[in-house]
Amino acid sequence: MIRASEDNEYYELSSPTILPKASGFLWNERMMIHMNCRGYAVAQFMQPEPAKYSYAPNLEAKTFMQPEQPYYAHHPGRFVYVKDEESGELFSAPYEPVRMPPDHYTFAVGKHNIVWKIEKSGIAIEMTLSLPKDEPMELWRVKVTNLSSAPRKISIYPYFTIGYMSWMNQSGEYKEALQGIVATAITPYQKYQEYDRIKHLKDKTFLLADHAPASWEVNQEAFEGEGGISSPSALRSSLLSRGESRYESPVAVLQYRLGLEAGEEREYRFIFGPAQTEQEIADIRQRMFQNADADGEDGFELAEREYAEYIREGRGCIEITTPDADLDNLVNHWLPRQMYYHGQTNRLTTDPQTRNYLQDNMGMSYIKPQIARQAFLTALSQQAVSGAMPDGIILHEAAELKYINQVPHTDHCVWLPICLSTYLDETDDYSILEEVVPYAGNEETGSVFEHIDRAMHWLIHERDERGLNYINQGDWCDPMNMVGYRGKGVSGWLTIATAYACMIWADICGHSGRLEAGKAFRLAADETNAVVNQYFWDGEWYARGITDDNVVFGISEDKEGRIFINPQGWALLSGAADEEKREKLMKSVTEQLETPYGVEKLAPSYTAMREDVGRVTQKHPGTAENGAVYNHAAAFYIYGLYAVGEQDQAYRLLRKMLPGPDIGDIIRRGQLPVFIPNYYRGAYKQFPKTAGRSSHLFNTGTVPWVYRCLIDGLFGLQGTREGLQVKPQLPSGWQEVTVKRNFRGAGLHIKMQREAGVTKTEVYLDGQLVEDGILKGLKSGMDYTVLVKLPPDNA
Ligand code: CEZ
Repeated sequence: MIRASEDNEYYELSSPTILPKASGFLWNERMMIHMNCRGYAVAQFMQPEPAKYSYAPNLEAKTFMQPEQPYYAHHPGRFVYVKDEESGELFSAPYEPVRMPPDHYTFAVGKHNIVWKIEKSGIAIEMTLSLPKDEPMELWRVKVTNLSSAPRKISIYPYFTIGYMSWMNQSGEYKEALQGIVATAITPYQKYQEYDRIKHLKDKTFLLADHAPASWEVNQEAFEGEGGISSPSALRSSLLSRGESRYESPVAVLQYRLGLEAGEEREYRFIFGPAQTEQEIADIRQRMFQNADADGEDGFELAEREYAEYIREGRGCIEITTPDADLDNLVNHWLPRQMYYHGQTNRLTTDPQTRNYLQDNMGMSYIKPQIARQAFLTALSQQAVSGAMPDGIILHEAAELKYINQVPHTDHCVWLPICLSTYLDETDDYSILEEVVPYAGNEETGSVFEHIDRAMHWLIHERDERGLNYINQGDWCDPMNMVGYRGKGVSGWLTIATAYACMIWADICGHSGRLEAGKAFRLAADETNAVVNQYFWDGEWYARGITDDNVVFGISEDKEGRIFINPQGWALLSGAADEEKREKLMKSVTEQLETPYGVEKLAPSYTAMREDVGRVTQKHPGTAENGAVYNHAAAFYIYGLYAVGEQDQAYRLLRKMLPGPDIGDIIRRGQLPVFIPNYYRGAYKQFPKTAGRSSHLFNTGTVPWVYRCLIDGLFGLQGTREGLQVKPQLPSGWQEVTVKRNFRGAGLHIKMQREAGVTKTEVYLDGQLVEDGILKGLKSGMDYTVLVKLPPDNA
């Protein structure tokens, strides 16, 4: 029912009802579309702020992408109604809005397209969605086949939601010259100062067809009539009535009447998207449908091909074969794709949150390090001379800081050395540290070294008399907004994270000859770890923070929010936890936070507002930061486990990020394993029925951390100044794995195997034993064979 295709290029689902929210997403340089298996779609394009061209039926609030979006009958969608002209029988592909159970159904999520194959009463409909690589528009193919042994007379009606475009002005009509439907609106505004911006927007939505339709309908209400969207009245007539929309919600429906011989097949192509002018639409039509090159390939086909190529460029740097086929599938196909999406689109914002921007580019270091490099420099050029990093990085001159970026958070500096270290490991491009970058709103400039020194000093100084880091209105946890808004509250996690950041920075300084600086930052890390243990250790685990009123929270006395994952994971990383504390905190995490779906972010989930903690306690228990299995936080913890050599625990939790392998688990999560969602519902003990359910939100900082867990942890193939350090941490029970690792241009074909008699890891490069396990002198463009011998399981 749910499986990877044979070539692993697709993930397939064979029922529209067992996983009703199963989805896939496509993106390009200008847009993103999230399609669910039943035909509903959420699409956005950038101009430069995110905008819609296929709208909901009522005015939508503008906000960032949300978890667990509900679907409803009139949700924007892409459907094909099919009517048998002789019997009057009606169904729709892929499933909505008619909801007739198909005879056969496949929803196949691919990397560069999404395909549905539906069969009903002898008619097959195949729908394929792809995108061009840099224009905001959807490319659709609809193939109709008569599977029956007799000729058939049918009508098909491709249906594209346009929806409620604007309360100021909206209309739509079929344009003969364009062979398509064009709807026009004015984005609502009130201040005359906005007119200059509004007038340049792509306020038209178009649907172009490569075949002339027999008829059409542009008026949503007229189309539905009394029958409603599941049985539209308009489909009872032999021809649609060629209606238009005049300040009425537009819809784009076309009708094709087909007489199909037995076995006959026809294909139709459509382009759906936003435009500013009719001329622009005419040009698109010309370019995509009319201009074929010498090989007969037109713009549409070229665009599909270029898009496939664009997606292929997002390959990761490892390809694995392990005893866990599902992990292989995720790592070889979907995980790098999801990282690439983040690095390439910045989650479709013009002002990404600083920590998100830095972590997304940490991921990009594995795929397109040049883009990551530029991003780090962009971020640093917006740093204040004080060393403070802003809430949000402005990526476009017209961009403004929005939503959460208007709330002051204190953690942004922490991410600089951490994310940069991955870039350095991967590329060894230490020259970035010498780049001279300006400070925000100031004449002053400084090298990247100086910038990050200042960031670290800022963290070390934004502390109370005890040496604990202020939280202000939030740290990594955005909605933890009332712990320290009065200026006194401190963050346990941030203090620990500061120790870790100082340590990482100390290492980088050490590796670039700044030995004194390295020593100083290491000392700062040690001192920080000491105060962490003095003020936050609660006996069995670390507390989360101390409020403005000096109340320690995230401790055993709390009934709710008793234990938080982040201070535990980061204490493994920073070295705050000695062996005894490590054992204790890991035991506490296993007992109190671990569920079949991963580790929860906190437990028990808050069921009522705690005014000295904030908004996080008001989120529904078990969702998002209030005790979901928040994968980003879970990934930090797993990374921490690898850092201290807890490979079996680490793998157990890593595996839980993936739906499956059994069908029951996939159904409960409700998601195909083609991306890692930002969370699975938690509050496992409080609300067991909903626990495990996916948020379906694929915007998440989780992915680069999972990749780091694989590179630095599980497979132990991390870059260093000297070369590639081979130090695997395979889970017990794995006898053999192979990894193809691309590293600084070299191709490494690595085999890791357990062998009787081996007592410690042995690394052979092209047959030669490498004593310290660091592969040196690798040359770009060359291929190498690496054999890694590991002790047997119970050695
Ligand atoms: O956004 C993420 C942020 O993008 O939440 C993480 C944070 O580290 C990321 O930078 C943890 O708080 O405002 C809210 O309450 C939202 O919950 C956002 O914090 C959250 C959403 O998942 C957005 O995707």
